[in-house]
Amino acid sequence: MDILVATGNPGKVREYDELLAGIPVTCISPADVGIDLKVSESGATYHENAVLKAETYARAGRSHGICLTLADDSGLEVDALDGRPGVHSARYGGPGLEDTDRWRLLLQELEGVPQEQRTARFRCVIALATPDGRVATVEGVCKGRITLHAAGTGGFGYDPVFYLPEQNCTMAQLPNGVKSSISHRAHAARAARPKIVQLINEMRGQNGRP
Ligand code: ITT
Repeated sequence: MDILVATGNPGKVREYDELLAGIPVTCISPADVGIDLKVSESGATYHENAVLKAETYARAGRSHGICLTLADDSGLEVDALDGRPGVHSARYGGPGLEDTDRWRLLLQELEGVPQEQRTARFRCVIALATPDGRVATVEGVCKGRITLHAAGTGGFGYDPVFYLPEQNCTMAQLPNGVKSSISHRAHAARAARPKIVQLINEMRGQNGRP
């Protein structure tokens, strides 16, 4: 069964391809089926925004035969900034910025903050939605620290400035395949897997298939 990964971020689509391996779904992106949507993230929480994205794309996917849609809303919470940029991570610094501009701005804002006070976490909420209105959500967190300088070229977003003490490198320096076992999205996807299987089974049951 196809699962629509409802995002405009190609980095997320790549990650879900790996994260959902082994369950009977094929990840497709909105572009793969010709859906071109921009969902305004008007919610106050990751949960609200993830559900908003999943439900909007699930409705749009109905005419394309999509039975299951997954969206995530994620962000970076920096303790020295009282949890900012948090749910506003994608819009940190204002419109028109690239990922690089955003993490540069973050390093600037944290100038003078000593290492032990640069603790942070990535948080990811996944929402699953079906065209008939069923919704399920799960959450994952990954703890780390904001570096003094960027390092690494893997991943996307704030990965080059997110240091993982247990790995002794940034998220962008992890060897291939490691991010998909330890990241906030990996933890959320692990919790989402049984729910995806359950939704598939329910839909098969409704269609009279074993
Ligand atoms: P969609 O809403 O279309 O899915 P987006 O990139 O705008 O794409 P979010 O609204 O969830 O996604 O915003 C997440 C922000 O947090 C965005 O700036 C990302 O770069 C950053 N972020 C999320 N997950 C990340 C990860 O695994 N590594 C680095 N940065 C991440």
